[in-house]
Amino acid sequence: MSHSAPPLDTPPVLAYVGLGANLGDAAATVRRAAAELAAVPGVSSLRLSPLYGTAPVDSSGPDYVNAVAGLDTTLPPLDLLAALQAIEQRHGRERPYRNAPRTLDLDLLLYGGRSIDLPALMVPHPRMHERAFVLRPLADLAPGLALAQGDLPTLLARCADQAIRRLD
Ligand code: PH2
Ligand code: MG
Ligand code: MG
Repeated sequence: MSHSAPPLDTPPVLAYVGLGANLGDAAATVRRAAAELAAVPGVSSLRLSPLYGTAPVDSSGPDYVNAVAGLDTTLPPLDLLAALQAIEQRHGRERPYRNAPRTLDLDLLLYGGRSIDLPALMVPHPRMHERAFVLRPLADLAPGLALAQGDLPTLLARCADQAIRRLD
């Protein structure tokens, strides 16, 4: 029996990341974070959705600025998560309590078609299907995408009560 060597190149995976901020110059922070994410080794072809102003959902403080980035990555999911957390830290992210207002939140929403259920990481993001601030910008990047709970137009129609407006 022959043993084959492990592949030198893993094919890139299409991942989606949610960006959110509601403290400081939130729009500038979201744009800068997207540029920093695009520059992470192992991340390529980042596409940033339009930015949206959104009312806090289960959270407090000023309106959020939200967007979604689609990217190709050769990083394993936990390495991509670590890169997201490093960018959050550079933007002064503090975690005083759950869903506290934040200078920057980067959530790994989807990692290819994979389901990940670890204490540190759940993918698909367990609440993304009920949040207009994720679904609306995700639909800009991937209008034909469907989640386990339904296609994006159907899911968006269910959160019509969540205030969201396009900023750019
Ligand atoms: N993030 C949360 C909780 N609530 N609301 C809005 N509008 N935008 C967010 O990014 C957001 C939220 C937890 O991460
Ligand atoms: Mg979040
Ligand atoms: Mg988060």
